[in-house]
Amino acid sequence: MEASQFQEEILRLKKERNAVILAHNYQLREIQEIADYVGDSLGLAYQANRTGADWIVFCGVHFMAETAKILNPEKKVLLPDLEAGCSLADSCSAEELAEARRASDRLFVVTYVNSTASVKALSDVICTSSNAVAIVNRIPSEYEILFVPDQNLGEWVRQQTGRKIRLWEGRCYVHVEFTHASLSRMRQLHPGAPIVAHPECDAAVRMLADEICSTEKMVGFCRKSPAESFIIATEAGMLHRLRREIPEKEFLPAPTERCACANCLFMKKITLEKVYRSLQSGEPEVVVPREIAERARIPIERMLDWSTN
Ligand code: CIZ
Ligand code: SF4
Repeated sequence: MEASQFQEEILRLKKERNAVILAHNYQLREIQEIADYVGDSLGLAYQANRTGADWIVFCGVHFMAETAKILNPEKKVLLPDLEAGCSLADSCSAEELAEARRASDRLFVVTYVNSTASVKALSDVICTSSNAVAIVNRIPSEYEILFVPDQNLGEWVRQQTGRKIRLWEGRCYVHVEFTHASLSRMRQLHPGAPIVAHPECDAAVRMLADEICSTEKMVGFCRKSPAESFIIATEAGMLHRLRREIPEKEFLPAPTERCACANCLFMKKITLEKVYRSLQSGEPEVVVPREIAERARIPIERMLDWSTN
């Protein structure tokens, strides 16, 4: 079948199954086109929380589908390819975090949503890059904050909030491919284009950026800015979202140093064919053990509660 036929079939099956398709900003263009909602993990968590659908087909990575399942234990949550993981999430294991918790009883663990359900279950509050600053600002000052697992995001939050924060040593393998040198070359070629970078980028890249924000906030920033073109330093799928929502402006992918691509291999595991097969078969389903889901739900709900989004 061709892409457009898959898309038609997906839309037909989606109605039949009373399914909702949620797609992350880093998904392939053809996936974003058939989604009911395209957004960042915070937006997707809100959508998952309020959907009336029986099935949630999650086009993103495993930890995002887990979050949807934790918020909707009675719904079927499908992830069209269970291999769509996240190396950043895998950089912090529940065992390591449990050990850090045992070492201090004043610890307040802020966990980036890019983490496994068992790590969330050991956390005090979850955050995304959209709300991380607002969340950290709400933590009472007597606590010692540990931010896991993204070191770059944690460091940026530390700068923004002025809070003392201990950082975990995890990084997103895609975002660290942007370098100061690759961005500087791009800036010379397009001197009028603001650099918009994700906080998962290294400090040297963030230093060059005109705006540092989550993917969702990138949409608002580029819409409001008087500039006509922008250099975007995040996963390449975001370019589709920006071009679709703001067609009158130009979006230039920030170059990476080695591979000249910023595609996350985990995000790109989701294809139209796999979405179609999931809707047909009702598989593969994401399951979270009940005891972990119940504990993980508390810091996720605290995030939704504390978030200003
Ligand atoms: O929080 C998300 O969805 C991610 C992974 C990126 C972002 O900043 O939107
Ligand atoms: Fe994980 Fe980075 Fe891929 Fe996002 S872009 S899913 S953080 S590896």
